[in-house]
Amino acid sequence: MTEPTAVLLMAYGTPYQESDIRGYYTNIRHGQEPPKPLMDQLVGRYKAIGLPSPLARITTAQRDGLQAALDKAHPGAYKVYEGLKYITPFIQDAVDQIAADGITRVIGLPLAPQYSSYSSEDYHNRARKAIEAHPGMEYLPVRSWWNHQELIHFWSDQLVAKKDLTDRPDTKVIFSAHSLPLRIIQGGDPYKDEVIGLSNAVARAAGLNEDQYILAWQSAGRTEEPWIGPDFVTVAKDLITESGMKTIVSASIGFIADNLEICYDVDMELAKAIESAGGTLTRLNMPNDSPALIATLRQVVEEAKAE
Ligand code: FEC
Repeated sequence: MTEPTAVLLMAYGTPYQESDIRGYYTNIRHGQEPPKPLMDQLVGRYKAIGLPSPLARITTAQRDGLQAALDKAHPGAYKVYEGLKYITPFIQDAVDQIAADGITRVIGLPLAPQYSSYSSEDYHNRARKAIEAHPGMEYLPVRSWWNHQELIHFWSDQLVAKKDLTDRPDTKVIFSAHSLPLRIIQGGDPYKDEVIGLSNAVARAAGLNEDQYILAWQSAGRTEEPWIGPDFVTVAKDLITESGMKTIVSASIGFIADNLEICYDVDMELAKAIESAGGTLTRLNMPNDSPALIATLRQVVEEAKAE
């Protein structure tokens, strides 16, 4: 039997319990312990959504769903591993396990649809560094996969189902993605263009015209430097108080799972801001481990293997 190919599914990771938060946050801050006010804020956000964030369960369900889909299409050809950036099982742990299983060909697949040096490339760099300890391993990095039809239709199908609402003149769809420090985009990173590409593709597939939707940015980090804007909370409030909108339909297309940035930043922070401005929020479901997301990931793996 030929050797299977490893699929290294890489995700952000989330603290499993309150005592994990400090180490997790320190890892995100490149080894710098968070000051108390930032730490307290983050603990408060996790407590508000309830620990653990659904991300832990969903990442594992995505791994299992992808394994099942690959087993069905190509029995015995792939073994899927989960490797996280900021908490166990770390990317390095997964690479060591792949080596222990005697597999030498690894497809690196970040669970972030748009490419950016801050997210996707960082996942790949961590994987490449771990692989250095295992001479003879071949690494096939997946760059980005936002333009897969199944993913685009996952979002547009929900908008089509809400056509009665989105066609009303007092409804606006806000597409959003994680903000990043502006300097990265000014340095030529394609992240913003890929997010614009996805929002336009979803809007086209849903039959929305340009007046019916807007792209904004969410969840900017707590750092001094400027991040990509406008922020979706400001945009939503202005749409209600200045442009006469009553309903905001939120589609966080830059993410693929329910996580802190969805359960807190959208479901609590954005919802509260919209409500205080006198409007209502409708949020689209996230792909999570839906058949559409699993089919997308399966295609991405098949394409990476064929290259
Ligand atoms: O559900 C969960 O517990 C995990 C939620 C989570 C996801 C996520 C995704 C992305 N982030 C990206 C960029 C940055 C940059 C900084 C940053 C900081 C944080 C902090 C937490 C956090 N992120 Fe995150 N991110 C998640 C959670 N993120 C917690 C620290 C507190 C805060 O600032 O809010 C700033 C780091 C720095 O200071 O250098 C930059 C990007 C993504 C989407 C791609 C991906 O998933 O990899 C980009 C989910």
